[in-house]
Amino acid sequence: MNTIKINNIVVLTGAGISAESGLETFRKRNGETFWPVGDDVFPLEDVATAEAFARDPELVQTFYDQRRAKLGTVAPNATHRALARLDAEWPGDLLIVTQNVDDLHERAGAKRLLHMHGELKSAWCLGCDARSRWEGNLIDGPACPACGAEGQLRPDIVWFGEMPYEMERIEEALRKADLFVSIGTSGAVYPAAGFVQTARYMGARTLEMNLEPSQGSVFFHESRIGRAGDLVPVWVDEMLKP
Ligand code: BV8
Repeated sequence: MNTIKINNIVVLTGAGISAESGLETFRKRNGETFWPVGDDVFPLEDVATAEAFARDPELVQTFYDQRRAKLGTVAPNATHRALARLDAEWPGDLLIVTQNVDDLHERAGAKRLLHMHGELKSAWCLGCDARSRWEGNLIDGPACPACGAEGQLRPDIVWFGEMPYEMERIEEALRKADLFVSIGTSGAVYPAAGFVQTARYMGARTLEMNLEPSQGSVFFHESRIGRAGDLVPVWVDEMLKP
């Protein structure tokens, strides 16, 4: 990294950092997107939109129930642990903005974290709008812990066409950032894919670490290509060395 004084850091993470824990990513090298439900795969329009949920709630609930259940079989990896160490030891501002809906950052100990696309372990009641921590399945239409209504709980996931969470907090952090780091994301989904441009426009240094150049690679001052599990612990050591 160059010699500017770095106080405020924003880190954006994507599915690539959970791949080494055994969770599927969404886009393969050829750009093909697939969203697995059981032995089938579906286009994202069939499982990750409000229209899909209205059209086939069982398919969509099954898609998320299966992913929620899988969380109990996977563990945080070296990238999650390195980012949690940075979170614990970085003296300046730090915000980890994850596009991921898994709970691996938290389980590694990250605190200064937000899930802009929601979380598998949260349920949203369409009756009372309450969000409740959720572990099990939603397919059977369980009662809302807040209002008791049955069959009203949807996954608390931001679907395509829905507004991501905490955009004001994210934009404030990007404005203040001295360094923006993007890890394990294809740069295919907005508004997350545009954060690098905002940060750079506001004067931040920008670094991407990814298995392959992301779609927004041209906007990064520096790209480190490889496995996050190899690159991120090295980068955190660089940042924390006295
Ligand atoms: C919104 C929840 C407006 C679901 C997700 C045309 C042009 C531009 C934009 C649009 C457009 N048409 C529509 C839009 C907007 C749309 C969008 O961007 N569409 C794309 C497809 C073009 N965006 C939206 O709809 C967003 N909302 O715009 O709202 C609005 C305004 C006002 C009021 C109301 C609404 C909402 C987007 C959120 C959608 N939900 N997730 C779920 O998870 O089930 S997004 C989905 O893609 C995933 O959550 C994931 O987080 C996200 C991005 O994917 P990545 O994380 O990057 O994963 P991917 O597989 O793509 O890439 C992994 C990368 O890791 C790869 O590069 C790979 O090489 C790398 N990798 C793999 N292994 C490793 C690795 N790297 C390092 N180490 C490894 N080991």
